[in-house]
Amino acid sequence: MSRLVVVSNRIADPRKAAAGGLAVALKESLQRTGGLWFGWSGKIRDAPDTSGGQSDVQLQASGNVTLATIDLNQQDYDTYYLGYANGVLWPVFHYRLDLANFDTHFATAYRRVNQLFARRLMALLRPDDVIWVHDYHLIPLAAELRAMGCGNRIGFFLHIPMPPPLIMAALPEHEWLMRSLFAYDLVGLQTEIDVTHFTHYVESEAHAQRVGTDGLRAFNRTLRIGAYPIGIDVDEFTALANAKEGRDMFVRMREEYSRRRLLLGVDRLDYSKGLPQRVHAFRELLAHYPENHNSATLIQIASPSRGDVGAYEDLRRQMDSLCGAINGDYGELDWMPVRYIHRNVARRRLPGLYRASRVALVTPLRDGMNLVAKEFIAAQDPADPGMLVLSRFAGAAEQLKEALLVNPYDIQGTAHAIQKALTMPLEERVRRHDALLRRVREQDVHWWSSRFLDALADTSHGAGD
Ligand code: GDG
Repeated sequence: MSRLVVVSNRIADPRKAAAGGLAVALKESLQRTGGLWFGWSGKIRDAPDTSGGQSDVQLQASGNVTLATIDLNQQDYDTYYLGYANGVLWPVFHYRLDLANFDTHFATAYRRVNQLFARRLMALLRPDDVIWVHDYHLIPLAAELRAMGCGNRIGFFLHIPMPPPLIMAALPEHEWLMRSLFAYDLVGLQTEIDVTHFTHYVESEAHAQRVGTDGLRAFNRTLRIGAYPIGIDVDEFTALANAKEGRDMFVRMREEYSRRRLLLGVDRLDYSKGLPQRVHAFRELLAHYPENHNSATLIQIASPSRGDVGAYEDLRRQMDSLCGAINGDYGELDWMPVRYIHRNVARRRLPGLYRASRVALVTPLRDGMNLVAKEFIAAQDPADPGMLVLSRFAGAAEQLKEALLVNPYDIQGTAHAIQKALTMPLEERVRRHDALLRRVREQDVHWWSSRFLDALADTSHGAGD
């Protein structure tokens, strides 16, 4: 059986509890065959690399899995990571051309770091390894590996959305980037809409031909493409909910807010998550449905993220001011409408918080999938579940149709949906939750990884050359 090699910008030590569902799922796949997980260590080191080889790769064993990491220097961090990955690809793929900084130095650095990854990884590869590359930081990795003679089976999964062709075409390097995806044998996207966007792009820009049900031929190569919606590890999450800290958190929140109805948002502080629009919608709820005064309380956790990118600092200021204004205008001595927490909350405390909430607000302007939506469903009491208000622009909306779907740009419409969620009869909540939980369970993270790896094993490898 082939060894699995996972490559991602950052790696998570699967032994650590805080690692989360993705690390747990990948660990399981990696352990099945023994494996290697390769990525950036998260450290910045400016000492010149004089080894010329792979002595700057740090290897660490975790059972039959090897964790292999490299450090980045400050310039690479600034230009590859902050510059191109998070200052160009992230905004463009989330349809935010206005926030992209198309500096050509960033694209050059992006390519250079992908070449560095490829060189270091190449030295660790065995001929029959199956390689699974993750996310937008590493789109050209397979092309770089191929250029070095790598003939292994290589799959790619994009965690963020694939934008429509004309948005993609605004990216100065779009042709090179999309061509380099054809060095993979299988490309997995989150949703059917993403697959449609990719297919339309390569048909219109590269005259791609469809091959069979899921093949596309262009640039003299054939790849397979499909929607592989990522799920969560429901059992791991339920275990967290039932562990002591999970239960304590639930009891504490229920006591603290016994007279209130809790609404909850849990997001990285990111402009794709629609946080200002959500606060506006909550304000609209208070303005239009005064019965919520002294009662509805929004807890918004916004964990700090990418503070080194300018757009994130602007968002932080905007959120501080919107939350302050709502509390100033509507708050009472014994009621704060919004509790805004700009800090990371320990993962083991999240399930209790989800379970104590009557409504979850998952209202991104654009999101690849959104795992918070699925975690919220998994954490509910099936006999008295909370209700999910979900943006139709989250990838999760394709699977979670029984949630209350909203357009987050429509502030009044969202406020109305929140009110509907707050007042929904028990019977309807149970019925909707039942269907949602069944799907979150069936299509969990193990389903996702085995579907992808089975499809990758099934590709007629090499036929595209
Ligand atoms: C990308 C794509 C796609 C959040 N705040 C805290 C915290 N979290 C955890 C959540 C959840 C995870 O982080 C966030 O996952 P999302 O899926 O919501 O969003 P991204 O981080 O943007 O992830 C996304 C995902 O990749 C997977 O493919 O779904 O579309 O953008 O697990 O619980 N965890 C802790 N403290 C916090 O304050 N511990």
